[in-house]
Amino acid sequence: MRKIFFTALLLLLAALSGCNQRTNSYFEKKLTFPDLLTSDQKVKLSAYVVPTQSQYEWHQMELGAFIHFGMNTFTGKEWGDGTEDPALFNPADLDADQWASTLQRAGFKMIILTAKHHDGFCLWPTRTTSHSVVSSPWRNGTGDVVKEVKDACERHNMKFGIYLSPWDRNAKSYGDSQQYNAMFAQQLTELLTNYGEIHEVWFDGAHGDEHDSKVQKYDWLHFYQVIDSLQPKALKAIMGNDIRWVGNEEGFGRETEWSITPLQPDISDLFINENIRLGISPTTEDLGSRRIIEEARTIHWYPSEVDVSIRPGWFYHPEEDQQVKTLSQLVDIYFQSVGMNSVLLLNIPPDKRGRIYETDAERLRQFGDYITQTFENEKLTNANMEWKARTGEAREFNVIPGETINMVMLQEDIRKGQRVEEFAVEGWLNDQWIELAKGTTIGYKRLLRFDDVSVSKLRVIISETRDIANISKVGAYHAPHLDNDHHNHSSSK
Ligand code: FUL
Repeated sequence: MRKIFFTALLLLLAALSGCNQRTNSYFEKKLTFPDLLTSDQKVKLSAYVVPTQSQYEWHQMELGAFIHFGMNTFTGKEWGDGTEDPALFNPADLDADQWASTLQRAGFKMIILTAKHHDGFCLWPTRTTSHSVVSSPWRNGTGDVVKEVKDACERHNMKFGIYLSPWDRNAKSYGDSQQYNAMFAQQLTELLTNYGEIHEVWFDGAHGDEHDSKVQKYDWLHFYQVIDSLQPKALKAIMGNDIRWVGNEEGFGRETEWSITPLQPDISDLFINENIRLGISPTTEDLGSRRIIEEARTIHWYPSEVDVSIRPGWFYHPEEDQQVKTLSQLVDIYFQSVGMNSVLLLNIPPDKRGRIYETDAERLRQFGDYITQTFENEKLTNANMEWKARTGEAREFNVIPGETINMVMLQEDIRKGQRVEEFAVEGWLNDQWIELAKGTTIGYKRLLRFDDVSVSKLRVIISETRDIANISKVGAYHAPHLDNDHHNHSSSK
């Protein structure tokens, strides 16, 4: 009886939600609950919220690269103040193909370039300001970094995104809200019109109210409209409503990471007030538990992206050449991001020449080799399958005889929602089951490391799920040990 009621409710809601509806029973990206629902019904319905096609493709990408390059590369700063002389921008040997080939070989599927950082210097020949490459000596003022990087991405079969800082410390109109919003929309229009397909638009939330007296009220809805009309498949990140900031810049994912959450970016009074009512922000640990869903009015597919730099700063500084993250650190970051239901956006800042510095390039090569080597040898004999798991259900998998494992991979088919709330992985050793790992959420991908063990079988138990879980992958691997290897089995937060 309860089941019949639930199905009827699903169908009714699907019909009511109109454009959010993908099939008869899923809600694409957004679901607004009607008032009459019980807490349990809300939690169960949340299991039917699914990503858009673009969001789904973004999850599958797993690895994206951030490129911070611009005026700061030449002044040695992290935040320029906008008074920098364009004459300073003059990379002697800018080679976007070196960026793209280095990253592509290391497994990265996208590059997001800082087309404009907070100092306002534009890396493309914009018509909105003279504070751009046009006024620089680089390529005699005829250069266009955005175009060179986009073209290199095309040649290396990579996606391309732009970072466009809303905070602009050079623009005279900044603080005159209407005028600056028009300029910003124009900059967006240029970037989204002249360079072919743009896959992600990254709106930084940073603004230096404490440094600058100017107060600018951004017209986010208009910026969204510009993107939606010019590049409907482009994902809006951070201050955008397709991809969420994980909440730190150190490379830590959440132990419990729900892609379904009531959180929305603080772009309107409505969203700001709702976030306050629920007590949530991008840095909140719990963004999707039952308690949060029960209190929510609307929920969204709003997955997390982990942005972190390979160096201490976001921009290249020669004095940090000895502080490029070690392979072991990068691998930990990988397991804490990709392994925790997030996409990793690793920042690689090119140097003053306009090239990825040798140490960073070498580290990327090692990282790519490590990931390939780790995952090329599947240790289960029956790893690829479809498993519709109910709460409490378990399944066994055979390990190739004689193999040692120290990591498992679990995936849910998120096109049917994110559902698992608790699971455990056990190994058959000396005639008994021993626990190897356990966790809460799975989502698009969950990777769990543990000490080397030679078990003949694995058992995965789905201890709690919001509805029948669609497990699309259970895999086991051996991740090579690294010097100063410190296995971080749980979140380092
Ligand atoms: C922050 C900025 O202030 C940093 O400079 C950097 O761009 C980082 C990715 O976002 O908010």
